[in-house]
Amino acid sequence: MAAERGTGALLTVEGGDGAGKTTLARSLAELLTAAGHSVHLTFEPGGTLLGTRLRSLVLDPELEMSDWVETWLFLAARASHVHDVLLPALKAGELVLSDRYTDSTLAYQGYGRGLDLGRLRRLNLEATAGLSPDLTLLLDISPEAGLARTRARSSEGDRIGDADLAFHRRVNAGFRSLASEDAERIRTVDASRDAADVLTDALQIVNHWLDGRRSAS
Ligand code: T5A
Repeated sequence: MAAERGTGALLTVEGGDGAGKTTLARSLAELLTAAGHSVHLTFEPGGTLLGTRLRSLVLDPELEMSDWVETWLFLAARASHVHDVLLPALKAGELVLSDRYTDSTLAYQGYGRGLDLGRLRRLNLEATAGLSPDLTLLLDISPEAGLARTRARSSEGDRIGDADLAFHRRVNAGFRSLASEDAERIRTVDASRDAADVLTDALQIVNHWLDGRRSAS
């Protein structure tokens, strides 16, 4: 069921709440663009009008929903993102940088909520038409430090960020477990450091990966 992905590449940035994904993805996109790459920066849940609407529903602290309904909302946003944004950009040969993607569902809904990982993997495959990331940067930070950053930025909560610390610890352990299972694709970066140091490491990983891709083609 592999999607027709064209000549582009899909890079994803993952990690717990407040790990610094958005900060890193923006800086990386700027530097890679300056280096001559055609970069498409996007995010989940969101990236399309439908995705943005679904995002506000799934994160709304006033709404109650089951863990599977939460999952279906993330998957619906992903399916729209893949079809309307990721595949067209990849077919156009762009370097697509997505702030969150399939690993977030495994970490949050699988490890965090306790839903069946096998089923989540199958649903991810369906929602993405088999489009998997070429490279993933996992920003690793303790949940306490990540949540302190998001709470310092804003007192407004959301359904998932407001979950208890035990949930965020399971998510963090889940991301680490995914990285150890797929060390070739998922590269871990210590995100507890200054944003500049995180960027330096991430850029080195991406450049090394791009060099390998060029020499293989
Ligand atoms: N979710 C998502 C699921 O449960 N399942 C899914 O399938 C998907 C796709 C998304 C929520 O949905 C969940 C995960 C999330 O809980 P969101 O608003 O996108 O909601 O949440 P986050 O992705 O966690 O976004 P945040 O903005 O909260 O965190 P980021 O992007 O990791 O962090 P960032 O860059 O915005 O930085 C946060 C703060 O820290 C500072 C920044 O300036 C900012 O103030 N900062 C640093 N400070 C010190 N040192 C650094 N290195 C720093 N980097 C950033």
